Amino acid sequence: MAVGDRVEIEELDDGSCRITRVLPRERVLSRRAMARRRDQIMAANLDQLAIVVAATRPSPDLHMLDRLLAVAELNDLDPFIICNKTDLADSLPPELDIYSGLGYDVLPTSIPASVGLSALRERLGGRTTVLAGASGVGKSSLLNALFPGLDLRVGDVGERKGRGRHTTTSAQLIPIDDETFIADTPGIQHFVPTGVGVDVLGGAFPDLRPFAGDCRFGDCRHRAEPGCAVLAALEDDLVDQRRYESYLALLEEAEVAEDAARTGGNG
Ligand SMILES: Nc1nc2c(ncn2[C@@H]2O[C@H](COP(=O)(O)OP(=O)(O)O)[C@@H](O)[C@H]2O)c(=O)[nH]1
Ligand SMILES: [Mg+2]
Ligand SMILES: [Zn+2]
Repeated sequence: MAVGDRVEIEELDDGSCRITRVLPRERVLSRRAMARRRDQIMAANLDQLAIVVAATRPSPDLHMLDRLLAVAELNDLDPFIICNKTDLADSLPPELDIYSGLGYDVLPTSIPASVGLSALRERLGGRTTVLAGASGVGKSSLLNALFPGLDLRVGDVGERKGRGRHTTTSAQLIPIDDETFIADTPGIQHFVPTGVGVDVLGGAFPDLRPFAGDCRFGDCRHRAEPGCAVLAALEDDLVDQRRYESYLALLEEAEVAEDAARTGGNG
């Protein structure tokens, strides 16, 4: 079973309950567990991925953002970006412009200035949302501000890990109301996008996708292949170099994971 699974239960004579059936999963978040050489389902029946960055302190980790967006695309989760701590900056970081241009919603928030909080509450209502982002961007603070009573532990930026700090290691579902859940899946920012052949990783990047269809080879990985339309677009500045580098980094990780899965037979 995975966090978020829907089940049928049967009440027993002593008043306790027994799970009789796990209902089919709709959208799952899986990661490749290399040691076990198979995908591990982290959470099921998810709707959307909310990726939190801070306007500053810390400045946005764009590679992490690209990875999380790709994970969302491949797992069929609707992603959007929350830019928190807008009270600490004069404007949204310009490097986020490319994401709004790609069609991803960027929602500015600030807890002390009370910006965007009701819009965010509305966006989360009635859905199961995976909340992801670097440490210190304000994920716990946002949930506490939106849903008083949750009382999640808030840490200071730069606080050392593992010194009596609450560190969750397995996925959990935080119930907000009967229809609203927040899935906490630690480590999601390190997920290697899997569950598909690595040659479709380009499809998880909406800026590469329009060109990928024109490559000479159907299984082009857009690295050095002859007739690669993505490389041609890069040459013509039609694709952002940094986004392409994020793609390449993920491609390499996915290839390593795939090789490990293929060569390991006794795990
Ligand atoms: N100025 C400012 N600080 C914030 C905001 N949101 C969170 N913080 C601070 O950022 C730090 C990290 O917050 P936390 O919720 O623990 O981040 P998490 O690691 O993503 O859960 C704490 O010191 C918060 O008080 C905000 O909107 N503005
Ligand atoms: Mg936290
Ligand atoms: Zn190509």
